[in-house]
Amino acid sequence: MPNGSVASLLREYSELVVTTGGDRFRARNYEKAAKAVAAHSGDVAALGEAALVKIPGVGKSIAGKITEIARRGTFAALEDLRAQVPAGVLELAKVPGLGPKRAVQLATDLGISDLAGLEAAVSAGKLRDLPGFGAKSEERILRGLSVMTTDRVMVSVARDTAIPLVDALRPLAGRVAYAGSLRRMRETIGDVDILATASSADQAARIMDAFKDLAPEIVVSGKTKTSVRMGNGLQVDLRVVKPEAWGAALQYFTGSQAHNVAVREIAVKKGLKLSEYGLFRGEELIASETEEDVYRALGLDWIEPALREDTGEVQAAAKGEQPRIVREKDVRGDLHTHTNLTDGAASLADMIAAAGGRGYEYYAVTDHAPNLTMQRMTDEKILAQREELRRIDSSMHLLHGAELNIAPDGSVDWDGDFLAGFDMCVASVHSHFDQDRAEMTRRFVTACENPHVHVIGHPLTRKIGRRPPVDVDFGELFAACARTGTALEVNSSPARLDLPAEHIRAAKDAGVRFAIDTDAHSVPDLDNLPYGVGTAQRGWLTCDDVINTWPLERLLDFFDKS
Ligand code: DGT
Ligand code: CA
Ligand code: CA
Ligand code: ZN
Repeated sequence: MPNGSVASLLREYSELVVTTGGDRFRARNYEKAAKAVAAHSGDVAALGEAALVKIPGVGKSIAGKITEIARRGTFAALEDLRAQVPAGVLELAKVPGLGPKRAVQLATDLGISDLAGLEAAVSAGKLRDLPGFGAKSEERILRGLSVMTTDRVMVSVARDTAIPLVDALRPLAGRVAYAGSLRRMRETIGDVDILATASSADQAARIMDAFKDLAPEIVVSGKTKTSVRMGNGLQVDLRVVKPEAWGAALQYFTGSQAHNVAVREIAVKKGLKLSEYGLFRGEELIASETEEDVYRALGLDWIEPALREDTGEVQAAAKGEQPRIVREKDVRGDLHTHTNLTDGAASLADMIAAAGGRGYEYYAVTDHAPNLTMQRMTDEKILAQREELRRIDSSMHLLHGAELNIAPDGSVDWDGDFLAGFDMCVASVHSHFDQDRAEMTRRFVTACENPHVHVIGHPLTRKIGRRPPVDVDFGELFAACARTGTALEVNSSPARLDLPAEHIRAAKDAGVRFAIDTDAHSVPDLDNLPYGVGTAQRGWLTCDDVINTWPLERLLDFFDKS
C-alpha cells in the first residue's frame, strides 16, 4: 500500500475523532503522523514497529495502526468511528462555515449526505428552522459552498499527473510538452492539454497507443486527438501534430482563449490568418515551427506563458516592453519554513540540509509562535532551536525566525524585546477570519507597523476550494505594506497560492515588495516553489519586486525597518 493511502486513513481517523467530539490532541497527533507518513521516503507499509516509531510523530500506538493497515488495509479504531458517523458527514464538515457538529446535525435531522443535498436544502429554506441555524448561517454555508471547487483541480494535482505522461511519451515523440492552463500556471486546472509531434502516421499511432495504455479510462480516441480520464478523475487531452506545426499548435493550445483572440486580431490587421496550424497569408505559410517564429512574424516578442491572459501582455510585447518576470532560478532562499518543533514533519537539520541541496544562499526557519496553542511552542523551545541553528554548519546563511500570529487587534505573540532576538519574522492570520473589513484592515495595518514583522504570511488566508479569503481593504493594506517596508508573501503551497495572482499586480503598483515562500512543513514541500513563482509571474513580478531574489546584504537591509 502506498504511503499516500496509509496517510489518508490516518487523516480520516483524525477527522472522525474531531467530528465525534473526541480528544483534539489525539486528532492532532494522527494528523501530524499522516503528514509524516506521506512525506516519508520509503514504503511505510513494509516497516516493522521499531522502524515506524523512528518516523517523527509516530509513536507505538500509531505504529500499531500502520502495521494493522499493512495487514488488513484498514484498522479497527477507524472502522468503529466510521460506524458512529452518518454517511457524508466528513464531506459536509469540510464546507467552510459549517463544521463537524452541525454536519452531523444536518445528516441526522435532514438526511443530507452530500454537497448537492446541502445546497438543495439551503435553497429550499430547510435549514432556517433547525435549532442553531438561521438566515446568517444559510448565507455563510452558501458562501462556503461557492468556494469549494468541484470540477477543477489544484495546479499541483494537474502537474503531478501531466509530468509522468509527458516523460513517458518523450522517447516516442519528436517534441512533447503540456500546454493549456497548466503551462500558464493558473491556480486551478480544468483539464490537462498535452501536445506531441510525429513525422509520420505510424509514429502518431504509436504515441496514441502508448498514451491510451497509460490511462485507466479512454474518453474519446482519434488519429490526432485522444482524451482520457486518469485515476484521480482528471481529463487529459493529447494532440499529435506535424513537427513543422509545433509552434503554432503550442501557441494555440497554451491559450488563454482571451490571449489568442488578442493575438489573432493583430494577425488580421496585418492581413494574415492565425490558427493552430500556422500563420498564413492566403495559402502561404509564414510561420509555425516555433512559438518565437509565430510571435516574431506578428511583430511581437515571445510572450511568457504565465502572462498570456490578455491583460496588457500583447501590447507590451509589441513595444518590446514585456517585463523580465521572476524565474525559479532567481530565488536565492526561502523565508517561511517549519520543522517538527511545531507542525512540520522533518527536523531542523534535515530541512536545512535539503534546502542547502537546492543551492539556496540563505534560508529562514520560522516555526509557529505560542499563541497558536495547538503547536505548544514556548520561549524555551524557540530559544533552544536558535542555539541549535547557530551551531549548524551550512553553506547557506541561516536566519532564525518565527511565524507570528496576528491577533484580532493586530498584536503578535511576543513583545519587542523578545522579537528583537529574531533575524526576521513572518506574521500571519490564523484565527478570527470573520472580522469585518474595517477591523481586519486595522488588524493588518497594526501588524505592518510592528518593526519586527517583515513578511505578512499567506495574507488572505484563503484555501483554494476550502476557505474563502478574509475581507480586507486592499488599498489600505497595500499602502501600509509599502509605507512600512513590510513584504507580502506569495505562498507557494498549491492549496493556498496566497497572495493570489489577481491581487499581486495592484499591490506591486502600490509599491509593495513580496517574498515567494514555500511555507514548507516537510522536505518535499520545498519543491512547491514553482507554484509560488508561477503565481508571482502571473502577477507580473520582477526580481526587483521579490526580496528573496535579492543578495543577502540587500535583504538584511530590508529587514531593518527602522
Ligand atoms: P482549463 O482547462 O479550463 O483549465 O483551461 P485551458 O486554458 O487549458 O482551456 P482548454 O483546455 O479548454 O483549452 C486549451 C487552450 O486551447 C485554451 O487555453 C485556448 C485554446 N482554445 C481552446 N478552445 C478555443 C477556442 O474556442 N478559441 C480559441 N481562440 N482558443 C481555444
Ligand atoms: Ca486545459
Ligand atoms: Ca482541454
Ligand atoms: Zn501560517
